[in-house]
Amino acid sequence: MMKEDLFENQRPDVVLAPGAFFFPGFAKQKAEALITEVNKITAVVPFRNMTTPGGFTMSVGMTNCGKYGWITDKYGYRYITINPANGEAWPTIPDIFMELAKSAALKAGYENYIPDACLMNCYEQGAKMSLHQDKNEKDYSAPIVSVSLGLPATFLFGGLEKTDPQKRVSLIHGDVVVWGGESRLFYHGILPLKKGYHDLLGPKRINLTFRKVGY
Ligand code: MD3
Ligand code: FE
Repeated sequence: MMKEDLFENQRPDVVLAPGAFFFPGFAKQKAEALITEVNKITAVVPFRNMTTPGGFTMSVGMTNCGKYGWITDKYGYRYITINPANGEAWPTIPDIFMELAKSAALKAGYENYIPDACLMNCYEQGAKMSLHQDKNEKDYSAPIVSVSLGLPATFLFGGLEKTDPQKRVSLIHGDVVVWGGESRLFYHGILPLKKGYHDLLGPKRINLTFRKVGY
């Protein structure tokens, strides 16, 4: 075991920003079961590198489960109920995903959290996500719950303005963050993934984000 791994279990829950609750390792015991479900879903709806309206191919592979799925193409960013890759509805959010998202939201003070979308992001070495806001959902009063699996990543977040000063947080396997309140619309991103190998996921990081898109 590497020395930094000894500190993994000693990270306290912390409020990162107004409304942003960091629960280190909250999903760790369920991680293998979560990965099993990710593998079942991605056998049907594989991760794909979508195109931005500006014509760039994203370095992050994406897919979805839930009533709504987030997509981007040359026409823009949006949620849709039919997967354009196969013409079918997205797979249902597995029970174990829902239980995890609900329990994390509850721990952050959200009593009736029922997400209707789960965006799944797959990062390989060098993949990154530029600074952005998540604004395609109707209801910003519901939080976004994020779950990190596999390789570690450096998460960047600023404020409501793109130019606001940024903070960095390391997100590792099993970490959960609930982004509600003011932080719901904060700019955020992921630095390029460093090369590595994770026992359960190999050379990858997978991030699940639970969202409430419709009413
Ligand atoms: C803060 N995903 O899918 S998760 C995204 O690790 C996204 O794949 C990153 O940003 C990832 O949109 C970051 C953490 C996260 C997700 C949504 C947020 C942080 C957020 C929404 C508002 C504020
Ligand atoms: Fe985001």
